[in-house]
Amino acid sequence: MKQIDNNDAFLASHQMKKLFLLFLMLTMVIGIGKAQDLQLNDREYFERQGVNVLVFSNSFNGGFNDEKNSGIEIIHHGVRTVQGGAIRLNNTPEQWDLVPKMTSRKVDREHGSIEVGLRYDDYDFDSRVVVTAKGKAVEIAVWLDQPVPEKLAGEAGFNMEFLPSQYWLKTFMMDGRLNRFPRYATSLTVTRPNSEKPRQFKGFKTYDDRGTNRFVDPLPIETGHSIIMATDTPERMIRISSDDAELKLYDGRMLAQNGWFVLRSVLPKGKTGKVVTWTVEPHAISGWIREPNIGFSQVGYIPEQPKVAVIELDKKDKVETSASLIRIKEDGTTEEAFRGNITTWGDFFKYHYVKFDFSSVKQSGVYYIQYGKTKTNNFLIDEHVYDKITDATTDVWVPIHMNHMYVTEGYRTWHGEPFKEGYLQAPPSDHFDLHRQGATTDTKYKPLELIPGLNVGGFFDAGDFDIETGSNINVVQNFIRTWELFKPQRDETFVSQQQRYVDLHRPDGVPDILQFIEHGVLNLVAQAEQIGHMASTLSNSILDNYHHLGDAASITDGLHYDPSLKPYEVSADGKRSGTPDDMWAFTTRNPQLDFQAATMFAAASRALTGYNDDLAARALKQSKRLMQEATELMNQRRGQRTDAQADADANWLTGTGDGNASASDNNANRRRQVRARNSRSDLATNLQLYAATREQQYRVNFEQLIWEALVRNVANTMQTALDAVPYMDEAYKQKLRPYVEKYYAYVKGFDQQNPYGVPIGLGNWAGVNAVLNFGITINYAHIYFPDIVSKDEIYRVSNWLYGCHPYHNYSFVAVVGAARPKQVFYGNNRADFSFIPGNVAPGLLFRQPDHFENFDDWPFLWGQNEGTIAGNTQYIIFGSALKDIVNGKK
Ligand SMILES: [Ca+2]
Ligand SMILES: [Ca+2]
Ligand SMILES: [Ca+2]
Repeated sequence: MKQIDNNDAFLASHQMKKLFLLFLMLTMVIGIGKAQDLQLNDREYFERQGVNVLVFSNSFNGGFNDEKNSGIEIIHHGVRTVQGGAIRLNNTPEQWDLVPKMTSRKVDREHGSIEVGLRYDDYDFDSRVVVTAKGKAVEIAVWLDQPVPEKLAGEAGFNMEFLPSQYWLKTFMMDGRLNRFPRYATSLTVTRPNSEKPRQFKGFKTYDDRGTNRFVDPLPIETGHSIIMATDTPERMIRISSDDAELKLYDGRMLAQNGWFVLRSVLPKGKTGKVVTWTVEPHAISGWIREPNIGFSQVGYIPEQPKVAVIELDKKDKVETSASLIRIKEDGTTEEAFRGNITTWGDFFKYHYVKFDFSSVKQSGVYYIQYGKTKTNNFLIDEHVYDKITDATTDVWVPIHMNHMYVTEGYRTWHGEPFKEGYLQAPPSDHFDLHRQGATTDTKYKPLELIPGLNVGGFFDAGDFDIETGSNINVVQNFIRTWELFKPQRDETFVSQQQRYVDLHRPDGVPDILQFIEHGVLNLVAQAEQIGHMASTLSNSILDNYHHLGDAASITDGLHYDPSLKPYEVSADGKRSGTPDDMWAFTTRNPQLDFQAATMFAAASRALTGYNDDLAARALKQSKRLMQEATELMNQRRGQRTDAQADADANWLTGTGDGNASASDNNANRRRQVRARNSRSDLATNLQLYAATREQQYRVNFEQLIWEALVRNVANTMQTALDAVPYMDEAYKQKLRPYVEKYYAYVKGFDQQNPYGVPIGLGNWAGVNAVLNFGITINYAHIYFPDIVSKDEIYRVSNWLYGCHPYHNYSFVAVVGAARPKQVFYGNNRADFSFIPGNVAPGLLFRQPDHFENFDDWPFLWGQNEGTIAGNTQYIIFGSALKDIVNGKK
């Protein structure tokens, strides 16, 4: 070393090298610094590894108002923890508070900013929000060209909302003061005169003010200019500061259990220009790579079925060359049962997908998958894994959703007898759950007159408690189909219509499915008899009891509404009250709905004969009458159909749940859907009528329609075509064969479209219904054409449902999926962060432009977590068919 030190020439060159290295390192550091900054990417959001800031990639659509899915959003280390960034008119906005309309969205690549124009039509109030990348942070600036309107001064502000389940129990610091996000809402409130409250959706009120004429307004938990949230949790840490505005932190759960933590700055009065500026810096963990999501069937696998795990990877993650299947032996020790290569599927939206095929493992046992450092929970390979997949749905979920009954299970009462006071004729009105009562009632009843006899039978719609007639017709049809295809004798439910009492897990000698058919028909036949045609819905009349969470029997007071009494006053005989809480029947006549009911009644009459002959006869009588009247009405209307009528039809067709994909569609789209569904329903109706009556005219009609429909859309028509097979001859089946081949090519096409091989919906209500339809169709295509659709194909949908899907690998069916079903659902017990066993979640909700999500710690987003009565009974058909195929009965 000494020798070298004395060599001046060498020293000089050495110094040069050192300088050069230093220069290289500096440029690298700057380069890394740049790479770590938020960049506006080609999908039009700000991105750095671990942080995505979306600016109105998803805008408020107005369908269900504030769906907690819109505005400025942050996806923080893979989880969408922040949303609702927008100008809002409330401290803690609820679902039915007004949302702004996005009037423009400009992406400025040169300056790295996105600007949106926001407008409240009700107040003629416009604003602009400009989000600009500034290093690791974004600056959010609110611009006004006109001052805040007088009526909104002090009410309009810039809000951002933070997901409670990801922030509660975490620390935060406001202007240096330490605090912790509360697990449960217990902060302070004040009341203010109703006149000061900004208008709610369509003028409805979310609250019952008990005659005080005042609304509740939460007070802030903390106020200051600089907040650091989740200092104890790097994945969630975020810094927000503002020099020109005060930041106020609120707990939205004070007003509504689905509220979020809200950070807010009120817009100043009388000012224009740049009025509020926030700097928002979500922390990014250096070198963060999202944990692999190993998708597999939590229910397990039967030995001979294909077994392929789909592994979802961060695009920056290194792909392993192999994975292992580990067997847990009877003594609790483990051994490697199989080691296999990882194969690449490719990119799908924001992640990279690879597969691990362990089909060759056929030994019955308990296993888990090990991929790199990630290991899954255990699952079974066994002949019997599918045996119980429908039991929770039939034994628990369905009976709990029986309306007008007292429902009990062991020590627990699920609900008392709801709506004892019955249903009133709806006056002409708009509604909050996508219904409308037209200008006339189309009945003999006056507005608000009691329609007798409707408080019997029927099923709660979903997470809400209304009877959607279209859905209930589907439900009865699904039960009839289940009964006729599978004849399930299962009897685990006691049902007494006379006592209006249901007891779970108590056999009563009658197959439950027959009792469910009876229960659905009792309400629908009462509608036909009492109203003269079908109601579009039996639903809440006031918004403040629509969002009810608790015992269904306490939604209304059980007393007849008497407008001559004061609100909250009860008559001397204790039978009437002045509280306008009674449910309404929406009765605008829709002959398409009547026609659908008529075909269902014909099938129900067949199913109920020999069990409840009286009800079977009533159903048949209504079927014939409605069929004739609906046909005449439709003939009258045909050719003179207006778009308005098509929209009216669209209203009932959209009806499942209290959130629905169709809600956001524009009317033209909805009309197209209605037309397509009408043509399918004509086909299905003719088939059902032929099955019921064997009259040749229906068969002729069906055969006239089916081939053309198959040519037009083989995917949508195949199920009806397959349903016909048992009623038609061999020639029909032969003629159908090439279409089944075409359908099979369509099914195979999904393997190229996405790594999971099922149709993945991108709507505002996740696509479980489409996936279940797909599953039922494949099952029957296999049953009737096993040489075209092999048995291996039937597991696509079960794999998806039970855990092989993006985001996480939990089963979408409550309690089904031996080791890891989802834990929270949007059922009527959602406020308890719970589930009703057997519920099927809509599943993977797509958020523009590239994010799939299904929260399992936050039940309140209906588009991903709400099960519907129609969907869950569809699942019973799917599961029953799957079990029969697996067990060799079909
Ligand atoms: Ca029973
Ligand atoms: Ca009442
Ligand atoms: Ca509903």
